[in-house]
Amino acid sequence: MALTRRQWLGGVAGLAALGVGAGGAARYWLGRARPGAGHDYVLVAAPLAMELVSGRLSEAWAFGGSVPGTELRARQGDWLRVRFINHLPVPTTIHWHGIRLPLEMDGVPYVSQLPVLPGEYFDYRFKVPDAGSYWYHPHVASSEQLGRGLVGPLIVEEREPAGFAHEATLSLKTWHVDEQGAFLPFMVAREAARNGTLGRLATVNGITRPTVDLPAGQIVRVRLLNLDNTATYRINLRGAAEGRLYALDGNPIRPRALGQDYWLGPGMRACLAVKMPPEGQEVALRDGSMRLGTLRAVAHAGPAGEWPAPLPPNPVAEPDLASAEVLNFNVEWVGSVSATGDNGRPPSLWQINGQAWDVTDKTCADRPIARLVRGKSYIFELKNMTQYQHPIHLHGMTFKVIASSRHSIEPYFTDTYLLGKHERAQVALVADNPGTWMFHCHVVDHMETGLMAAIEVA
Ligand SMILES: [Cu+2]
Repeated sequence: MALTRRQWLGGVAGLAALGVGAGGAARYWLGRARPGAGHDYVLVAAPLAMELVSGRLSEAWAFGGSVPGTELRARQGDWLRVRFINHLPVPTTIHWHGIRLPLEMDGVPYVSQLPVLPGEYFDYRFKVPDAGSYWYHPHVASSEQLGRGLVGPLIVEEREPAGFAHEATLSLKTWHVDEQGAFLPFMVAREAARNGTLGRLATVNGITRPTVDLPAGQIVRVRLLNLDNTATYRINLRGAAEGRLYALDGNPIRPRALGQDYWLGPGMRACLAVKMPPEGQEVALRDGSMRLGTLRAVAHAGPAGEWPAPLPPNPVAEPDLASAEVLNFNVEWVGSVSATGDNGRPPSLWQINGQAWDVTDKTCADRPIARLVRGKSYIFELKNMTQYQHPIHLHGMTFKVIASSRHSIEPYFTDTYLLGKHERAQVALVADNPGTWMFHCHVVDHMETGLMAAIEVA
């Protein structure tokens, strides 16, 4: 029995639990207890004419009338309730990157929900267990939808103030536009088979090389979010400022100097504390040797800032490495550029353990690449058999990076690990969230040409 969209919407909008038909549809979970009525946010996705190139308008798509989208904020442990309204000409969803939430709020089409059609709405309601910097984006036709601007920050504040008096969110994104501001192809097969298709125009908060005013002499929490489809930024500061990393991808670390370059892959975030220089001085925020933007120190009354204590850990279960089962995941390149897609289907270029995901096949999630027993600990042995790097992201759960063939690792929790070329890495987790979870590369071209799989926890 196929579930019609009307029935689906009725089940979500009404309070009645709806029995769902056979087959894959059993994954659609309905009728959970709801928190109080109302929303914290009404978020509309709609076309937006944006001036990315001076004097030209680009036909972007935006959440809440801006790119990046509305900055959503919630307090750790609280509910976040977002009524999402689709005013785009295409179906879409919202995925909440890095948030540990129930499957039916995860925004993956045909796995956790049906796509939200033009003119329809969907109520996303979930608790946010972990403080940190997160983000949201569709999980449908991702190269175009993220490429046109459907990305936004989601900030979960610590339960108690973390000791930062000042903060700024800087969302990094490149745009696939030409000199006239017209969109270029978001995915080119020969690029998808390599690093991914890069945008040409780099922006911070939607602006090319902006100047951001920050208080002189103060320590500012700078939340850097890589919301790009493809680019890995090699983050560094130039100027009389000191930068320390306090959290990676939402999870606290023992604070350490930013150092030469921090590699921030697609989907990844860094919480950087920056000690601003005296008034009038500037600091360049750079990607390698390229300036992304300028941090300008402006007058601020009051004593100089002190470095805050480390951020409190999030309540993520500690994997038991002694009893953990080891699972191997081999990332391979299989395609050739001639394997271009037909019938509107993207080419198949990448796979995990010999299986390529097909974004046009709604049944892929019925064939999980691994079945995990709820409550058990696992070590994922990630092996990159390619000469390209892949930011490997898992939905629904946070994992702990414990070892790498390329770097010395001080173990830390994250949702995305940038797996370097030919690298082997070990990450561990407790399989504590039941559901069918996407496990994929966050280079969107790679994900859409095979580098995605489902992991079941039951
Ligand atoms: Cu990849």
